[in-house]
Amino acid sequence: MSKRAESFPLHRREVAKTLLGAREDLLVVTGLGSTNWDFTAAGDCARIFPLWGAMGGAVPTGLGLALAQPSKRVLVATGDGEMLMGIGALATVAVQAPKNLAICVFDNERYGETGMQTTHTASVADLALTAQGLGIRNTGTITDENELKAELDAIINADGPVFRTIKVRAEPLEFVLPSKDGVHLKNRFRAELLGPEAL
Ligand SMILES: Cc1ncc(C[n+]2csc(CCOP(=O)(O)OP(=O)(O)O)c2C)c(N)n1
Ligand SMILES: [Mg+2]
Repeated sequence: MSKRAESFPLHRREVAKTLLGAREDLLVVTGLGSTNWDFTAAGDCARIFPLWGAMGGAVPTGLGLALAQPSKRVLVATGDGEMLMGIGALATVAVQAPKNLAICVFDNERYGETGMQTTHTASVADLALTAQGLGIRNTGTITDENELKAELDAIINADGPVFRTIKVRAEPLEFVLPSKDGVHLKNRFRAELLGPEAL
């Protein structure tokens, strides 16, 4: 098993805090697994929509949101395993080309939630190159704090679609779970976005 991800310098919880704090009107869709826990730990709030399942569904959900709400900035933050499962959605993102959408893959080269089995990014698969090949022009890979600082503005402000792989340390962390009540999560997100009269 490739061990290099165990010494990647970026800690995912810190990255989530940086992204969530970078723009107070940012809408965030998080993929099942660790990105849910990371953003909940960074600040459980109504502008985060955590997916509890639907592996492969984070990008399609974020794409729909971005297309429906073109004046809002949308960030999809998901895992490498989740992204690999729904990889074809990136071609649809490229075709639809919403200017307000950014996708960050927290790539720990592991299926973290299910026991840290290595994903294909631990060997040969490169998600940023794949996104580029599927037609997303603004792509790249972030591996340390300086690169994250340099790329932050692109992630939260640049014309999208923007895609970044963020190499994060493969580390076991305590679970910080969002509510498991899907109706509550949907309603709080809708109320935040559309006002209480939308419920
Ligand atoms: C269709 C489907 N297959 C498998 C699973 C089990 N599963 C849940 S989370 C997960 C791993 C997610 O890995 P990744 O997206 O890389 O997240 P992280 O490493 O950040 O936890 C898997 C395999 C599932 N929920 N749905
Ligand atoms: Mg992973």
